[in-house]
Amino acid sequence: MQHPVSDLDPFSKAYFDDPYPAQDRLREAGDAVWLSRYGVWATARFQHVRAMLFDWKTFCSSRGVGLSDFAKEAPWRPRSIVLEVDPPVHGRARGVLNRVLSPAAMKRLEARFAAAADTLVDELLERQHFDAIADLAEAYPLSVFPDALGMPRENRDYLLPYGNMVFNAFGPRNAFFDKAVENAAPVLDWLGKQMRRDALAPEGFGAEIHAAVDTGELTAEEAPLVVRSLLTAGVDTTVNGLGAALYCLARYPDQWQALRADPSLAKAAFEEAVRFESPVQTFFRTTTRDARIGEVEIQEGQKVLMFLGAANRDPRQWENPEIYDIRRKTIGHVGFGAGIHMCVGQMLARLEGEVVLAALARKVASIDIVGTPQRRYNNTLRGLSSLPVEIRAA
Ligand code: OVV
Repeated sequence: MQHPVSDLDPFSKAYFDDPYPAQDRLREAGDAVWLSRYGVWATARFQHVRAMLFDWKTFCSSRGVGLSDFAKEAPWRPRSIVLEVDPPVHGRARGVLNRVLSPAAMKRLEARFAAAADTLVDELLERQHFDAIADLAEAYPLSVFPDALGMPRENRDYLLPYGNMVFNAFGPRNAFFDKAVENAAPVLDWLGKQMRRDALAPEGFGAEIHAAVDTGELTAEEAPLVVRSLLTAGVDTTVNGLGAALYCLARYPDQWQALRADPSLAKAAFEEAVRFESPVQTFFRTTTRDARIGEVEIQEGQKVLMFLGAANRDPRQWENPEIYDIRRKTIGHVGFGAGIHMCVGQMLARLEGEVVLAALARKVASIDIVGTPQRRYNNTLRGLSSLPVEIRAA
């Protein structure tokens, strides 16, 4: 059987610096493409990425959602009992997280999260010049998420390095991974302690997860791992989502003006940034049986890379996908995944995004980029490490 082959390295600096031409080539090469460097399949088309996300029986998560196949290699850390499992195991931890992060739970956080966004934007207006990544995209989630979780004050600085490690580890053992795990020992030691019931405040997501032990939903061994999932997936993702939105609004002044004119578009502006930049760029699945992606036949036991970011810019699905348009209908984008593993924290991410963008829309007249944006290189996450800006009060 003939099938498309590519020697693209989608985990390289050159690719991260400008992924779009390569994504276009992959999409046009065929339904699925063999990535010869890694010996894996990949698809960059929306239709196929979406179908894979829904077909967990054929494209499983229990062999890992990174390059490493857990059937052949031991996971580098104890596996996540929500991300790296299939039904029926998946449903237990997922059910608990669904409740902890439910719309009702988000409603209870809303006023506090909005007030924190207002305060931070007021402080930044005093400064005028600041780094939109460190001082806003990172500072905001770090000011609200650990409190909502019930984490103690000390060592919150390890949250970002730990996330950076895990998201790099879904890719190959390249220089980005090596750098991220260089100083892993103290971070992993800290992590082990943060997951425990006695380390967490009596109220918050952490305590609510541990309370699921009392109801018999989770075992005492499982609860800390579910807390670990929030510690891992709850910060870097929202940081890069917020960073994406700020970078878009700073680059596209017409969209910024549209948001200012109608701050109720804040939620849509955030969502469109998630589609446009796709902070989580890729995840793998592994075939449990012989499968097809469009015309391409794939054997059992193969890794398949889903290009979520490329799917979110597939011209078969999106009109002018390369345009950031806050009035676009973004419904159906796969920036939060889809199907049974679809981001369980998506409503928390949206809440954070919405309140920050709404505060900016109400208080700020202009956002100007005043220095060279710096990219942060990560095998899974797309975003910047620095975005120097100047803002003026409305
Ligand atoms: C979605 C996601 C990313 C990274 C880690 C996890 C989940 C986890 O469950 O540990």
